[in-house]
Amino acid sequence: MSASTPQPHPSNQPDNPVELQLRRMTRRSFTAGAIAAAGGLAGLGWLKTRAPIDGLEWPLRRTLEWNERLAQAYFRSTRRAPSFPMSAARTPRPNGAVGLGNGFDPKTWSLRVATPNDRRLPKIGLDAIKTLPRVEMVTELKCIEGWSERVYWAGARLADFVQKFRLMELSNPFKYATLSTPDDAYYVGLDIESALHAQTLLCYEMNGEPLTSEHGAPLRLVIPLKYGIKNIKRIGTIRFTNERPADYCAERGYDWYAGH
Ligand SMILES: Nc1nc2c(c(=O)[nH]1)N[C@H]1C(S)=C(S)[C@@H](COP(=O)(O)O)O[C@H]1N2
Ligand SMILES: [Mo]
Repeated sequence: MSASTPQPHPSNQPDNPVELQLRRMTRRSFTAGAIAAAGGLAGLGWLKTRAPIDGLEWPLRRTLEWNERLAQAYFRSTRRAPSFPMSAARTPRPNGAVGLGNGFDPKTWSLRVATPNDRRLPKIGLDAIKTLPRVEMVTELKCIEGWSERVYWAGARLADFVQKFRLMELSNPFKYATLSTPDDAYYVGLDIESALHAQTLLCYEMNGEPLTSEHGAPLRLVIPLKYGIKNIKRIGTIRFTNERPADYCAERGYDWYAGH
């Protein structure tokens, strides 16, 4: 895994609308983080709302606060994968279909979320995910087999998802996230810093269109700091855990972190 900063790219200039948008959002997030840190989060309205998600009450949480370590990972993680102008976006070849078998109905799909303490798995529909701030970016999908493609993605930050549905506790943050296909055939493990990185998206659109099945409809992960193998298609379940999770490709000899 390389810790070097990505080379500056011409597209990272302020005239690139996607980059500008990303910067605006990052600035807003930072401001929210600074306010939260100063006010101990007490005044933030979203902490008080506890709307049922798709008819299910969210399980009670002991602590509702966004913790310091997570805030640090989320707000101060400055390393960014390069982004590119819209004109660079192409459709990548569909690659890897583990966990994308038949007998899957996107209409009845919902995302299941679990933490080690949960007695049940709440289900979250695509509509709820689309209410989170929409993030668009053109980043490179880099396959370990040696090809790469620049793709225009749209989705919600996994960090915003975690924050909105209060999946972490102040006193006891999780160290890892693990995502798997509905049939559990493909699964990826992520360190929590990478999972909460500002460019890590729960993605529902590719190049301006809803995801196709072969690219992971209805929801896939896009994590441009990692190789393609971590960009799991057709997410069924997200779990948060303190044990380093199993990873389909790591079990087949690839680096567990798979950063580049
Ligand atoms: N469910 C699932 N997700 C997956 C894979 C897979 O086999 N199954 N392959 C991965 C690999 S190796 C790559 S390079 C990317 C390719 O994404 P694409 O098919 O949208 O181009 O998906 C990743 N996500
Ligand atoms: Mo890949």
